[in-house]
Amino acid sequence: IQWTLKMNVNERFDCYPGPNATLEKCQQLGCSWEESTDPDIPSCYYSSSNPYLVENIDYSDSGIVATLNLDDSRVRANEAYTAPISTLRLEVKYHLNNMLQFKIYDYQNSRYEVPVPLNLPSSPLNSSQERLYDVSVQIKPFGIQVRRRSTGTVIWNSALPTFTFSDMFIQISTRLASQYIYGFGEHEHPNFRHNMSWHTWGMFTRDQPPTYKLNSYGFHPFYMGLEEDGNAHGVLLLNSNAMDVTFQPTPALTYRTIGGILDFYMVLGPTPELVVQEYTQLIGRPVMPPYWSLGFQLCRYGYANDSEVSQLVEEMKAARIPHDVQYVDIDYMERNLDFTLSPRFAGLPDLVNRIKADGMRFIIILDPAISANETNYPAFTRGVEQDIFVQWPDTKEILYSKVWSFLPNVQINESLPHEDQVENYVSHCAFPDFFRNATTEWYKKEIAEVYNNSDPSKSLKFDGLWTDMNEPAAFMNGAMGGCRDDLLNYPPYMPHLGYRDVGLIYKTPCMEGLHYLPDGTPARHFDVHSLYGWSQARPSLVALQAATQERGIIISRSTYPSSGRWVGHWLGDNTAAWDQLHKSIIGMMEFSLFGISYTGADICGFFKDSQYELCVRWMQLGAFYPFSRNHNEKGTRRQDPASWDEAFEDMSRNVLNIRYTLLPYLYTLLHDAHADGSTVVRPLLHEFVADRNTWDIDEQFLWGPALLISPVLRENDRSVVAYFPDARWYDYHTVNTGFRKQFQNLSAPLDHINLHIRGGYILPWQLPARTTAYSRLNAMGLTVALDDAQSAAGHLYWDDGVRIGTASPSSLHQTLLWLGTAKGGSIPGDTQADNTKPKDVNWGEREQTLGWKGWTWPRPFRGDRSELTFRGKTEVKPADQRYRNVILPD
Ligand code: MIG
Repeated sequence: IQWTLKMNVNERFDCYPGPNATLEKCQQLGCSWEESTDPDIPSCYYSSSNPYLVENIDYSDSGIVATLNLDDSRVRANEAYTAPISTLRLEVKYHLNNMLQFKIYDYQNSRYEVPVPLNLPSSPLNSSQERLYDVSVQIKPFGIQVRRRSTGTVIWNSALPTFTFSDMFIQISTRLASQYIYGFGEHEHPNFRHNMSWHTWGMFTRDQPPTYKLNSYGFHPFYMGLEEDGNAHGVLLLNSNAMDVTFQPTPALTYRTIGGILDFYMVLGPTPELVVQEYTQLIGRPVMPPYWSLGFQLCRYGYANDSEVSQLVEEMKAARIPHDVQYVDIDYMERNLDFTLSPRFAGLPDLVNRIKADGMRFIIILDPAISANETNYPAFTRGVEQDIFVQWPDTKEILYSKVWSFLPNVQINESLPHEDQVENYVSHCAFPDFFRNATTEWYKKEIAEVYNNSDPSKSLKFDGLWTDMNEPAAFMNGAMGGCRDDLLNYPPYMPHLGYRDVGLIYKTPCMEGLHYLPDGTPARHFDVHSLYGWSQARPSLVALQAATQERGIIISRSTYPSSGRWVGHWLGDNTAAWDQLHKSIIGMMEFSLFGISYTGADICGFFKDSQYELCVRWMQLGAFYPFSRNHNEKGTRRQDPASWDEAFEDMSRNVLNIRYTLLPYLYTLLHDAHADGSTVVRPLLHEFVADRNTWDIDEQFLWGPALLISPVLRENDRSVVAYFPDARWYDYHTVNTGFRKQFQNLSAPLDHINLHIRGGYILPWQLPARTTAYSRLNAMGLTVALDDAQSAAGHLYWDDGVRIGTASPSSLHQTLLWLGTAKGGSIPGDTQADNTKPKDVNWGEREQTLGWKGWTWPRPFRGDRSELTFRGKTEVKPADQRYRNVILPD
């Protein structure tokens, strides 16, 4: 009977993932064809099981080892794309009770493996008592199943027809535990939760402004899945080759990568927060940013000269708007050459010194590519001497492309088409190969010379570096003289990356470009392309810290798993458009999953002229980005907060004052992320996973566990619909409480952002000032928000904000502070003095603010921990005016 033969379309796995499938092409692949009306549903699908069989399987307490053999008689055309690998090894390792690895590779001929170090225990588990998972292998056809022990839920099941392992086409699918999947990047996703209805997302780093379905700057093959009961797990595919992933409503997921091996790591949570903590334990915890980098920042592309920057700083100061960090974009360089200073910015070193003396900080941009067309350009000549540039594989000559730096002595006619400008004005440039140790040394020296120029009037005392264009980006496709290896540049399977006719070299150098890994192993750009920004991350931080002797901050455009150890990330070239506010929240939530906590988008939009109301709402939202910077494109109108009108200034100042008031809380969250891997920008589902309403919420977010931010995201809206999970919520502005477990329509006049504090938490605060250098001298206090049981808890991390390494709990030797219970607990005592004995804390002005006297350290403090936690009931009296902002039980 006909209908029993018909396969549910959701069970179809695409056998022809390229464009323009036809019946004929499908039949050549040995697959089934049934024209589907919906173009997203594959018409050509696998109708036979995968051709790999398992042999020699060995189960032990610490994992599984097996051999996979390809049944040659069953090789399908997809395997035949490029050399099928007929014998593979499967290794499953139970590394931790909450983390396992499964790896499928060619053990006879070694293939490229991702050189990103992971934090793996030296030996896997050998007792299975506490393991959160069980793994089984299906023999024929091959498949792996991972089951959560406590519930029996299958969270991975790859016994599916797609499995394929050829030289340049590796494919594996899994059934998923639910329709609730988050992550993968970097893309502009319309929602935090993935749409499972047949969507494919490509990954390959590219200078691609956020655009639906196109792969942008970073590469994050990581997702978090929620199971139907709210348990959560995370999966990393440690592979860096160009790939795509397809979701289908089965629910299932298919990975297709064109190189490397399959090396999966799975963490079992079981909560979403634990997933991130376990994932960042594996890939490394986020970097600890300096305190000042939590201040408000201003930048734009197209400052004409240093006086324009100086005037902007003065205007911000006159408007009394917090402004901690000022930037310069590539304009400051001579013809966009790294490590040089344009004559138009001759006054910049002095300006930087002046604003720093006034408590501000300064960040400069650097692009990776180095011009090769100069007569006297030490950065290039020393780079050549030290052999640091990406090469051609055969001749070992430097591979040149073009990006940004202009030739000497050319008259630039900006009205020429872009291609002609590139042709006529742009220099050849070389790409530093940041994998090599020599390159780090070179970078340190070049950066140090900018900081300490032999001519002091040229020393630029920057505090942070903004590393752009490190996908790496080029202004042409491939290299000067053209690329030579068609197989690599136009691979047989081209993942869904857009610009497929151009191949992989769209706006980037040739794939045959040669790198050397730190151990000397050669690596093709084809394999390590998406690691370029990652490889630059550590050298950049090392060079910055060596020059400045301070912690500093790196903001990088391109990232890969574990980049967060060294850098923060801005979401790239967005647009001054309303949808971008929502997209920025989704982007930050995703980077929270990726272990990069210092994130934000260009406030008020990069491309296009911003508009008044849009920019107001964006300043309000952006005041709650961990990385809070207003930045825009050359040629667009001014959009800094001092550029509109007095009302705009008032609104900006007010919301930034709230940010600055809460910086001790934000700083503590960033420290928690650094120390424990918790999230800073936290999706509601991370705190309230038992409440399924939260699983789809991405227009609101939390700072840590306790501050709920419900911004207006639409033009003309004067109210916002916000969801309140089951907790006591206090309006930050009025202290009113009441909303609970409901969607609520909140009033949101133009000068207002809705913020709510969650009962049960204590938020440390400090009176705001124009910069953090001044706010850090102000009175501090606590906002105590009681829960239903009349209790609250919190903690504070505090240090000098700039010292290198302070944030590592084991090397703690500086100022420290604490929080106490309201009942016989402790009180903040920040001191460099002897912390080894219990003592009374002289809290000075702060004591007055708090009105809490006579508290002592709760126990001898040995100085080996950076923070103390407090828990207990408060005895705050309702009418006591000495408590600013202390929130009381109703
Ligand atoms: O080709 O440095 O994303 O923030 O202003 C564009 C100029 C280069 C891209 C960055 C943007 C920056 C711009 N850069």
